[in-house]
Formats: sequence, structure tokens, C-alpha cells
Amino acid sequence: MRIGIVCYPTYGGSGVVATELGKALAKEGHHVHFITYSQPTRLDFFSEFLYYHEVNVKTYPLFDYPPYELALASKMVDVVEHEKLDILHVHYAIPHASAAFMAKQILQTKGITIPVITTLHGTDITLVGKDATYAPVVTFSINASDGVTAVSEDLKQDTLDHFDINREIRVIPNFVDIDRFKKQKKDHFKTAICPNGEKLIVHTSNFRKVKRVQDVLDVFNRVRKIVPSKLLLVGDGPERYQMEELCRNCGTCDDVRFLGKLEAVEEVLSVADLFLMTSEKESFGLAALEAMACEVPVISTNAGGLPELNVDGVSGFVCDVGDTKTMAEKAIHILDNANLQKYKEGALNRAKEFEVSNILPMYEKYYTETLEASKLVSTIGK
Ligand code: GMT
Repeated sequence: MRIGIVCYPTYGGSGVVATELGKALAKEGHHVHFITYSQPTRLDFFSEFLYYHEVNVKTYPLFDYPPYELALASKMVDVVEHEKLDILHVHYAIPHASAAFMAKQILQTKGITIPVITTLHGTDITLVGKDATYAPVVTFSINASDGVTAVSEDLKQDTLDHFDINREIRVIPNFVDIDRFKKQKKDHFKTAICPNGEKLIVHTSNFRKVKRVQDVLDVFNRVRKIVPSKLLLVGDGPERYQMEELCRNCGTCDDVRFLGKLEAVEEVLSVADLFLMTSEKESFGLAALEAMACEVPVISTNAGGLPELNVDGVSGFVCDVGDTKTMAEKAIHILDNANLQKYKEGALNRAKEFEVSNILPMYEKYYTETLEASKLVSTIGK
């Protein structure tokens, strides 16, 4: 199949999922064309089946807001036409689904039918999409897509509850590449960070408000009173500065390290004992899955799709949003040497259920079904 993938190229989970999906499809021999405004972060290897098309936005003094959506739609038209794509798969509804709708209409006038699949990732629905600024366009472009997927049952339900949706939404969960995300031998790194045998707690995120990163610090401060530990914070974003201030105020700077945006996050996860995800909203929690694949148990909130991933009492624990006291109690329980191995195994076994080889066929099947349905519709229309 010749597939166009549209995504955000940045560190966000939707871009990561889109890129990893493209890479996995290319390994299966599909031709995958990425269409985005810069090279996706994880598009880090050469394959004869992978292509990258950059969207250039021309600015003009009149524009306070350069029209990215138009440039993207025009690029989609160009790539579909010249690369003879079979299907377009857009990740994150805003503005990708509406740009794809426009491209589809333009291509129709040229006698080309291109089915569009939209994958909903989370904040495109739960935060940004619900806002009246975008809601009518999001509703329209979800309904106008030929196929729609959501990364969890919870996100599907949230979409149905908040938008007037008149079509099926297929749940296809996120996945992990176990060949990349696996526990590696990095003992020297662990010794450098935890010279006195401390336990290592890790959090990864884009440090937005929705992640409640202050709760991570609160949990850590409670845990370190009982279990000697260190905290590594991976990623960057708006709340990082405030977190640094908080660490200084609590006097924990020596035990907390900010690592910024790391490419090889699996190396850090390889030496971690516990992963914290304290989010207020989380449609899936890809970062938690990647941790689990590296044998790291997870303490997460019960927000959104997290309970569909993190099995309470098996791969870690699931707690109420903001209940840092319980999170700390569960963390202390997991970090006890008598318990740790059991939860590490539980985390790995759960992660294996989301292995890319289990999830990729779901997308391939959905592509085939959507393509067939769209051919049928265009034949009936003639
Ligand atoms: O978490 C973020 O803020 C990034 C965001 C995105 O759209 O890039 O992540 C969302 O999509 C990920 C991949 O499907 C999910 O694993 C995250 O749970 C989801 N984030 C939220 O729902 C807050």
C-alpha cells in the first residue's frame, strides 16, 4: 500500500506514534510518505520505503497568522497525486483532519479518490478540540473522515460524549517497539546517578499543566523520607521552570536531575525502578508504556485511558488524580526489594500485549477495510 502520514513532528506522543507506525509499516514493505513541516523526531533511519515531504508555509506581511492548514492541504494534494497514494492517515485532528478534507475535495475535482483516516490522540479532543474555537470544525472533520480511530476506549467515549458524531470510531491502542524499548545493561549509569544504591524514580513528559508535574515532586518528597531515592525528570515544557524553583525551595536539588529532551529515553528507563505519571488527563499514556517495556513499574493516575494500560496491582498502581499520599504509599510498597521484581515482571508482561507486532495488523486491516468501502462508495456514485 502507498500511505501518506500527516503528523506533528515534535516530541508529542501523537507524532511519536505516527512516526513509529510509519516505520513499522515500511518494514512490512508499505511505501510510507510523511507529510509535515519538519523531519519527525523519531524518523531516524533510512529505508527505501520511507519518504519525507516538507510543508513550507509562505508568509506575507499581511498575515499575522501564516495559513499552515492551506499549505498542508496543498502539499497533501501534491503528494497524493504524484506519489499515487492509496490512503491518507492523519494523526491529531487539529488541523490535520480538516486540511485532509480540503485536500480530498480538491483531488475529487481531478478525478482522484483518496480515503482519509483520522486518529484521535487525546488533547485534540479533551483539551483543544472541545473548545468552542475549534469544536464545529473538529466535529465536521471527524464525521467527514472515511475512518476514525481513537487510542483508547476512554478517548472514544469522550469523543462521543462531547461531539455530535455520526460514525463508528475504532479503538486501536498505542504500541511499543520491544526491540528498542527493552532493559539494557547500563549499570555504570545507575551507579553514577545512585552511588549509594538509591532507588531511581523517573518521569517523562512535555511539562504541560495537564501532566501535574508538581505532583511528581510531591510523591518523590514523600518517598525519599522512607526510601533513599533519586528522581530523573526527562523532557521540557512550560512547567519546568516552576519545578526547578520548587526543588530549590524543598532543598531536594541534589536528588533531582532535569535531563531535558532526550533522544535515547530507553537508556534512562533501563536503570529506573519506578515511573510516575500524575496526569490530570491522559488518553493513553505512551510514555508509561515505554517505561513498562523497559521493566519499570508505573504509578499513574486513573485519568482517561490510563487504567486501560496500567493494571492496578500488576504493572503498578492506579490512583486518584492529585492523591499524592496514596501514590507515595504505593511507590514505597513497590520499591521494597521484596516486591520490586514482581512488579517489574508485571510491567513487562503487560507491555508485551501492546507490542507493535500485535497492533500493526489492526491498522493494516483498518486501511484495507476503509479502502474497500471507499472504492464501493465511489463505484456507486458513478
Ligand atoms: O501528552 C501530550 O501532551 C502529547 C499528546 C499528543 O497529542 O501528542 O499526547 C496524547 O497522545 C499520546 C499518543 O497517542 C497519548 O499517549 C497521550 O496520552 C495523549 N496525551 C493526553 O491525552 C494528555
